[in-house]
Amino acid sequence: MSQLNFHTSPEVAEALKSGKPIVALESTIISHGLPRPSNLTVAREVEEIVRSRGAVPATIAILDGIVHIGLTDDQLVDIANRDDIAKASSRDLAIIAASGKSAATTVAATAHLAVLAGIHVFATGGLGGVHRGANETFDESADLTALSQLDITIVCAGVKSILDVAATLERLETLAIGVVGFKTTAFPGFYLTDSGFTIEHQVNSAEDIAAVIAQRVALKTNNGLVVANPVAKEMDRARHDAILKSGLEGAEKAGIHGKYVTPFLLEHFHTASEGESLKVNIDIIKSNSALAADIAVASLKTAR
Ligand code: PSU
Ligand code: MN
Repeated sequence: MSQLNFHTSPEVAEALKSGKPIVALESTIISHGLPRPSNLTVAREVEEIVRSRGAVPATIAILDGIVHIGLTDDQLVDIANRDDIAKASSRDLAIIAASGKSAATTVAATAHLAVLAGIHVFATGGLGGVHRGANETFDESADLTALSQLDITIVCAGVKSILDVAATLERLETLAIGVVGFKTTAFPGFYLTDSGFTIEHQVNSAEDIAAVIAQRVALKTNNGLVVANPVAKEMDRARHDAILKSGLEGAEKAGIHGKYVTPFLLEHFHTASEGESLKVNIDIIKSNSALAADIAVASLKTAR
């Protein structure tokens, strides 16, 4: 990219040039999804997991007005620890860039920038979706509309249980976003391995997913593909349900709306579960990053 405000790290630029497998990683998880100091540890570990499986990590963020595809360790530290990091969805990117500010990118914004850079595999924790009560608030994550327009495969642990899962699955269908379950047809609910909703298609290996990606490209149905990868060990269900209830009530009481809802509820979970949800959240991100790396590697072997 020649624009002054778009910077690709040397590692990612080299990988793009020589056709190596690359995995995009979002930064909102680091700045707004995980508490300090584990956010920085996880951001570093996730990059190492991707490298250890033969792919190149590209963590994406905007720092001081510059879009970065791939961060240095100092920049990871900034994203994890600076207090002036906003949460940017796709619509915010140009505004943040023009004003010289800094922001972590959500799934929607990260996916947009990844595709712009030429990266088509992405790992996150949980996808945004339709919030409970959306029939009145209209609160539906821009993650969904972004994925309906972008050629990207995203590995996630389903959608957060804080959302309306049934409505989210309906919207995924309407928006023609593909959904496959990794070794399951039970749609995962982020902290829980099974949200209670069944999906139609199961895949059992990274090679299976690479084959689906190749067909999507051939058939020109290659907008977003969601790979739903359940966490190995879920949260205690009774505890999960109780914390979810108190979190939703707390958000209502505190008048939390819009983009602040997700960070508020995640923080509530981590505090109220005394770290249990944090541990599960970290497991989710690590396992999704490993699978995304395997998909990126397998995809290179399958003609696109
Ligand atoms: N998954 C996580 N932690 C997070 C998020 C997802 O494990 O913090 C973030 C992602 O960046 C996602 C965003 O895009 O939450 C959704 O926010 P909203 O509901 O405001 O669209
Ligand atoms: Mn929202």
